[in-house]
Amino acid sequence: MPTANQQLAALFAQMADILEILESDRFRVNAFRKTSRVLDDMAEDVAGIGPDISSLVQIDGVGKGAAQRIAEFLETGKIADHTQLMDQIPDGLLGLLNISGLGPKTISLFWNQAGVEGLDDLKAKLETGELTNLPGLGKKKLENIQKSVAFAESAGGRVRLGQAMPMAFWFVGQLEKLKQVKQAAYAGSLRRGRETIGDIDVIVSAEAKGAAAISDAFVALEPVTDVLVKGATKSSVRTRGGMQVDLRVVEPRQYGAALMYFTGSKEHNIVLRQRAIDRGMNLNEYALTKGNKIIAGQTEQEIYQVLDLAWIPPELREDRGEMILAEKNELPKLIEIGDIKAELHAHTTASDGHWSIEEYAAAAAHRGFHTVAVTDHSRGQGQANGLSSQRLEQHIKNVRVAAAQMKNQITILAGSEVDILANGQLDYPDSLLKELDLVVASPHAALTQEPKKATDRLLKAIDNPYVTIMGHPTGRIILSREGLNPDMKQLIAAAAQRGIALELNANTMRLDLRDTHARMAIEAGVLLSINTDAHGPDHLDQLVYGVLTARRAGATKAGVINCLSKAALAKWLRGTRP
Ligand code: DGT
Ligand code: CA
Ligand code: CA
Ligand code: ZN
Repeated sequence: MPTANQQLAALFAQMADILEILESDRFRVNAFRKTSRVLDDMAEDVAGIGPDISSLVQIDGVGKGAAQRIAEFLETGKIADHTQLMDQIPDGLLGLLNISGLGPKTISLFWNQAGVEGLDDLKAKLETGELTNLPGLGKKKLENIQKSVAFAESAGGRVRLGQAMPMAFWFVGQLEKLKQVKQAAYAGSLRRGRETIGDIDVIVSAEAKGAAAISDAFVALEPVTDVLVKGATKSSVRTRGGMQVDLRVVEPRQYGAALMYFTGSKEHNIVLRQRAIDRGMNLNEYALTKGNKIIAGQTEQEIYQVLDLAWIPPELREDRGEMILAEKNELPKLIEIGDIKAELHAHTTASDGHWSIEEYAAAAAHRGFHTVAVTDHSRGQGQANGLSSQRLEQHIKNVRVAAAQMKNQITILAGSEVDILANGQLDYPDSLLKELDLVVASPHAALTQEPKKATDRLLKAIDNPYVTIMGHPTGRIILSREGLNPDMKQLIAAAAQRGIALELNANTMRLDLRDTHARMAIEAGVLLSINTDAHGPDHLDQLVYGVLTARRAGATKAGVINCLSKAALAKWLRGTRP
């Protein structure tokens, strides 16, 4: 279950969206958005503060009205204003907000002027051309919306890794508390770290006589709204957020076999099963057997061992060559989250971040990082308060001052996330880029460009001598925006030749490079840079998704610049520049 802060942040953001769809005044909308952001960024748990208005108004950025609503939520689990706002718009409208290119203003227009009440209406009216004459909506924009709708539809009920993970942790934590439960873990695509998750699979071990009590407790957990299946060993529920959670209860001696089977992937399982058959054995979700005899089943390790394989990390279980490596005991030692010692892409209040240079640096130092780079947006990113050349000059000075003050805690580098314009030019002149310690060059606009143009655009950016990292190369948003489709082989070859790193943006919305592209980069000897693109304190936690994705690509510590020592990183950065 998300924390109270997260739940409240979501409620306030949703109230802001609804108010905007209802064309309420801008100040009100902004006030709700601000409260949402404050809650999202807050390190302290509001539930710990409790429903006391006088304490809640002490929180920086929380006014009396917000404090009352927060208190109401902490007491009742609901906000009456929220319910009342929800009643004022058709149910289907909010779902449209997930579609790339559709904001509250456009949705309001569709609803008020064309009677669109949800996805089906929108699709139908896009087909018939009924939306073409609405004010402020060009043909191109409508075409893009149509593409985004098709893309969102193809996702088919999946959620992002970062949405499923906190929920899965919560369920596992609750099950572990039951006295009958001996072991509990999540399996499935989540354990393999896939970027999207269809459903959450949880495996617990218990003596057979305890199984019924476990499924009783499971289906009664607070977020469960529908029980799809309920049996002693196999149950399935749907949560309030619409996610499906499958539970398997097995005996301790079967736990490894069950965990292995339900971790998958299906393709990996099929190869394993064949391997067992080749050895005159049988492998299923309960055990590895020979005739009537159980050979292994309690742990994954022993099953792999009997099959003459090293234990394979779940992220590699996709039948992408892992079996051969495990057979030769040549699996890579995959990167771990603790190996990351630097954050090289983050935003501060100078552009669209919610923290100062010092707050960012202190949070990173607290995590044990030795280096951070401040990389605010460049001038073309007007909506993100991008820095003009002049403002960047001043910002560099501010970074130098903070760096001097904090030099005993952490190294602070002056950088920029420079926009790669549609034609491949960078958003600042070289004379200014030269003053920076590092340049993350990323595409932000014109993300529907055709592949050939996108390739040329990104290749041109790689050619710039001051670029150190190419940031989120495709600009995709998972389940929402397809982004660019450049020729990755060419990009990777160019990055290898120039000696720059390609980013694996860790944000669960992006994961860009994706796993397969990161794997291609590693195979070509290109270094990765795993960054959270943090805009505030919470965002550093996204690192786990980037690391999981890197592990799926087979990344080791040696292949990721964020794992270099302080001196080695500084040297590497200097080496990329003229
Ligand atoms: P998802 O939920 O769509 O993100 O993907 P998974 O991989 O979590 O798939 P799910 O939940 O349908 O099943 C969990 C695991 O159970 C899957 O990774 C492998 C195993 N499994 C499911 N069905 C089969 C099957 O028909 N054959 C084999 N060998 N394994 C299966
Ligand atoms: Ca699953
Ligand atoms: Ca499942
Ligand atoms: Zn950024």
